[in-house]
Amino acid sequence: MRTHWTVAMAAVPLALATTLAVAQPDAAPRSADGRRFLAQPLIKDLYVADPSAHVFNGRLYIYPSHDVDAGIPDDDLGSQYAMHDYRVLSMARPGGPVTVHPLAIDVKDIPWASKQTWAPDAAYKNGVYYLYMPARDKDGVFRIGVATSRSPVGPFKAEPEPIRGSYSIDPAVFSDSDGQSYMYFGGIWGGQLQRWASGSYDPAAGDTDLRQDDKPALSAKVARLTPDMKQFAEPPRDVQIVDAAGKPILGGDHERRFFEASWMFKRGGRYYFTYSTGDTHLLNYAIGDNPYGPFRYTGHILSPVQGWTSHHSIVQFRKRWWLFYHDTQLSNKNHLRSAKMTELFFNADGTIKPIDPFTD
Ligand code: FUB
Repeated sequence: MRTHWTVAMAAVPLALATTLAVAQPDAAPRSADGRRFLAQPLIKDLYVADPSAHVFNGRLYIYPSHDVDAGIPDDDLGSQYAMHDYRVLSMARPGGPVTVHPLAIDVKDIPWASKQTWAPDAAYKNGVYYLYMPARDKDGVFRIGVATSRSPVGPFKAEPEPIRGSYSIDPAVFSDSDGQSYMYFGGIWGGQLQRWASGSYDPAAGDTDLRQDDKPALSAKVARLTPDMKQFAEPPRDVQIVDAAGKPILGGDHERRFFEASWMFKRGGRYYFTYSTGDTHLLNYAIGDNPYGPFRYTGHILSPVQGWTSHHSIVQFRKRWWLFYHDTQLSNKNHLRSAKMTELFFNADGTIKPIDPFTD
């Protein structure tokens, strides 16, 4: 059975770590088109999106984007997503109070970055927590940087330069059971992945018209990280998503091709690469037998939410699996999103039971 929670709205000084009360029965709010939401926002006093969840020391930490309203109209490049800082959420148990921690880092403290601190991720190794942050550099090119802290909630100190050879958006760092860590990343359209198709940055490569409908779709990238977790240990490789016959998914296959929002988890010895299809608003998964793939397209995880973007993470916590995602329930504006969580269930063969974010 799926359970839903809501967290009471509270006016709080955001400079302080704040534990927000309290699990309440769902009052069944409805979407703009009248459907009942499956789950309720984790918090209501900040807009947070792109939730990357991890369990550190038995507590659940969520590393989201912090959405703000900069008054920028929606466009296909995502200019309206004008975020400039990060804050971490945490909870001791699903459905329990959510703590909103103080400022983790602001773009002004990331020496190489200029704006648009988009979907982050985090990792832990040897007493250090790593926050991976995409942002536009001073030339407007998306890069990915890292910042470190001795605390999972920061404050984080940024490295002076972005990760060498990094580009585009949406880093997701996966640490395998052998101790190796890998970064998956990339996003097309506003995420600029198409501008790197030739191997170097080509601003003329277009923004949304990728001209690849009958060619293999542009791939997310994966690179093993150096032991200090701060650089790529190798040039990024393509994350190939193939169909049941082993053929690459084509660019014109908008319901299956990669768009953005990579995630990786391992279950039963198999590697699940999960991602968003962007303009068709699905979260999908593909399964491989090693961290590099290829990954066989397997199905949908989440049908479209309210709002243009769909982004997520999947984590095991206390033996149960959880999907973190976002929607625009509180604002009905694409750039002001709220993070949610719901339980994820698997079939006996390891396939995922797809989730509808609405109950009717
Ligand atoms: O939050 C900004 C961007 O929107 C993210 O990087 C994408 O994944 C999409 O959620």
